[in-house]
Amino acid sequence: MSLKKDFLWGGAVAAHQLEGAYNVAGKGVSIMDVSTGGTKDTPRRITNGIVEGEYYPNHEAIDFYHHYKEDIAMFAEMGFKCFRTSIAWTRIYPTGLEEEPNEEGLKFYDDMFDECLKHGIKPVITLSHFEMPYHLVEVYGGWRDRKLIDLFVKFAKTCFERYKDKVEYWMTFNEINNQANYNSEGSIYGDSGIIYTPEDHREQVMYQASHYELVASAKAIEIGHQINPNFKIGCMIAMCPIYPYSCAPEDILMAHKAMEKRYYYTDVHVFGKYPPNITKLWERKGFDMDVTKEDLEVLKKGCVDYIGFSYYMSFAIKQKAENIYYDYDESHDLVRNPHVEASDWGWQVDPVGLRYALNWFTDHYHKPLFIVENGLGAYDKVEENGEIHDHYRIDYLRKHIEQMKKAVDEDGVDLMGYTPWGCIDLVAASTGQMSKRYGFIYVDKQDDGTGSFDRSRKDSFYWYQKVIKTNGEDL
Ligand code: P53
Repeated sequence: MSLKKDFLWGGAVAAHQLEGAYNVAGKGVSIMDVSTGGTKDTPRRITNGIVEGEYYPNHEAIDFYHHYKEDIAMFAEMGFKCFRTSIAWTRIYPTGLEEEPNEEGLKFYDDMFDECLKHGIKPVITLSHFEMPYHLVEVYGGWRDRKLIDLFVKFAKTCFERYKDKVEYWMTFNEINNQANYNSEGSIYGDSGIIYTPEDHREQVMYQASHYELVASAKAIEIGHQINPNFKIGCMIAMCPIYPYSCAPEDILMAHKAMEKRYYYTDVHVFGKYPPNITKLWERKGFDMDVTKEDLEVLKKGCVDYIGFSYYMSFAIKQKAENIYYDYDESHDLVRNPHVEASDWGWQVDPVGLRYALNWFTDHYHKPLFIVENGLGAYDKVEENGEIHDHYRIDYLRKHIEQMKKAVDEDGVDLMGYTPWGCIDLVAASTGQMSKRYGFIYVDKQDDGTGSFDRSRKDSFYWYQKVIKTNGEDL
């Protein structure tokens, strides 16, 4: 038996990708409520407020808001020990600026968490998962503004106080390091609610917003630990290990420097301070950063209890001769890895990379780890009799769980749990599609918004049930 007896098997989702009910019970407009549908090749667009005639897939999503009892019962049937979701900031503070929280919003999560607990499922909660009040984008430009720190901390405190007896496991910002890809408009919008202007120096804007978020995270963690010393509060990092394309020393160093820039967030979360490679980079580039002495004190006091991370794919990189400082620009520098295959969306499938990631985090940080997302987005086919034979998904998950077990068994990694992404089909974050499916549970909802919302069990549902039952022994 390699995994702990109380290993947290479960599944993961995020509020905006499944709840729907976007304007129900006092909820405000969130940044994802103004994001249109896209495809693999056509990016989602951010509209100026909600525009009539546009299609916004998150408005209804899979209507978990009205189906959660049925859905949680199915999670329980699979044997989930935990369920990772997020709290929509806009249900609690519709514009972000209210002094008092919206009671109806708080009540929804009370009821939903009670439903989980009734089935012996522990909620694992992300406070900010690609979501914030759209109003804060309009008035402050999102996390460009230091004011966001206090607004977020107010929201976090409200949640910690209200759910202190129902939720033990928390995370502050989902995939806070996605925006390390500072040239991607989608990444900074999801992480920070920032819409770039032509005048922006994108890299500097990104480091500044990230700094405010890291300070907000640390403040929230300090307050959370005061509210309930038993809370386990983690960070959430999108882990795509960056491999050197070859054993040329320049490629090795390039991969190393790229890893520093993509993962310095973890250093700040775990050690409470910036690594010198980042402060040197700011200096060299002449970034005039708003980082105060008080901020640096705050960072020290709000370190994480564990590292939550997502793992879908690995990257590979080559050094280019003209890049003399080994600066990392994710939008230009990555190359295809010939040793691994890719999903229909071009995500490189690499199970061994998960073991590498677990080892990398352990060697750097010596903290408990929690795999809070992993999975394969794929097209599913519903057979005439209604069955869905998703052997490709089972194959992906099985290979990743095998590597995860080796990391525990052979490498001694301290692993808390595993929550595959999109345990029930939901709206894809990058493309807004329903057809990029991750679930064990199929939802009859299509890219054009049609569908009955009926739920059904895929083959992977029964397979995962067996995996949990045997604590990962029978794969
Ligand atoms: P979708 C990029 C790279 C790795 C993970 O993604 C990412 C992203 C941004 O899309 O996001 C996480 O739905 C994220 C989830 C998201 C999931 O991966 O684009 O935390 O919200 O749904 C899968 O296929």
